[in-house]
Amino acid sequence: MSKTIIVTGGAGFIGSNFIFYILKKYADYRIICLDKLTYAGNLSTLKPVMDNPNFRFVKADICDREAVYQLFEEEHPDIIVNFAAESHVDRSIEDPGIFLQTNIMGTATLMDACRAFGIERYHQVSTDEVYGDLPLDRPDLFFTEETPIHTSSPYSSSKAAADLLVLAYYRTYGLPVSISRCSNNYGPYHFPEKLIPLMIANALNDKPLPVYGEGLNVRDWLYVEDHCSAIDLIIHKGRVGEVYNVGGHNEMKNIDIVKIICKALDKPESLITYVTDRKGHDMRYAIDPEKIHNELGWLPETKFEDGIKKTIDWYLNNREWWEEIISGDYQNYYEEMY
Ligand code: NAD
Ligand code: TDX
Repeated sequence: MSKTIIVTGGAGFIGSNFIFYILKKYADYRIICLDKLTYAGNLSTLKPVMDNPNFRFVKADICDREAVYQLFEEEHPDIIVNFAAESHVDRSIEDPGIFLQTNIMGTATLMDACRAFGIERYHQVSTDEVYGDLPLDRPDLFFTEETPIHTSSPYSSSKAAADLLVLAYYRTYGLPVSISRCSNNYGPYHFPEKLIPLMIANALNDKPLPVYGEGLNVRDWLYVEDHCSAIDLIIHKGRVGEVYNVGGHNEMKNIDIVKIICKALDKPESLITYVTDRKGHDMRYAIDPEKIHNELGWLPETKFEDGIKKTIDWYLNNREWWEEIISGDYQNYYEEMY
């Protein structure tokens, strides 16, 4: 049956990949991308679907109640998938305010529209960072959906606040919600401020590769398409009011990722530069994905060695996409950061 989905933040990394995934899989679905086009949003990313008659792009802020309500009135969406967020931990440490505004107030505004107009499902795209971190010397520990919320950064705190609001709207108003908490994604269209694309872009330009602290922090990497397939399952078959952790048991130290990128691009490891550590830097993230596996049959399909190869090839073949980004305002950000 045909459905109309509003995808917020669809001009960013994961949202755009989700739009491509859904339009390819469901020929009769209509997708409306609502995006403010912040520094992290790029219309050129959506070029492959701009002429698709089942796709519409609307430039608006999820905090703008009037614009959001008008869109609901025009489109009568069945499902909302909220990717829109300020997403970079380092930026949240420098300036938390916009994180609270977009990530918390924006989520509330979208859910108020859902209450006012009625929807089949509101899905919140959240993160494993809401659980805080795990120690390196306890490889037996993983985040489950029951792990207490215990955030470290202004970013993760704003995402956790949004998650709590989503669950409050379920309990208080009976809004049909779901939440996914995913580990670190990688893949095409990843904004070059984040570890993997930053290291690829710098290596290709023979620039230093800035590793925070000793590079021993561990992240649990998932290829972006596998995250998209998990959200697809949750919005169609997941239980309302539930949280689903998403991850592929692929833990890696930052330094090992950087060395893999050097090797793949035939660049010397002497480019690696150890820089001042991130404040409050989370040590290890590790997701237990048993619930989504047992309930919905989800499993990741992409092995890390294949995913990283596809990702590096994409950055090699799409230089104009990231070169344009790193040539603009991003330069100022980079110079201040590193
Ligand atoms: P991104 O920064 O690449 O993209 C964010 C998008 O949201 C951009 O297109 C931006 O223009 C848009 N946006 C920002 N503020 C907005 C506003 N006020 N109104 C409308 N649009 C706005 O982020 P991403 O990495 O694609 O992450 C998407 C979501 O997934 C976020 O909610 C993030 O917390 C979550 N998440 C990300 C990861 C990851 O590894 N990247 C992992 C788990 C969860
Ligand atoms: O230059 C760098 N050097 C470095 O050592 C950068 C940008 C990062 N790092 C380290 C910090 C982290 O330990 O690499 C690791 C990954 O960093 P990020 O790419 O900034 O990701 P992270 O902080 O783990 O958060 C990401 O995953 C969870 C996303 O940005 C979040 O939006 C998501 O919720």
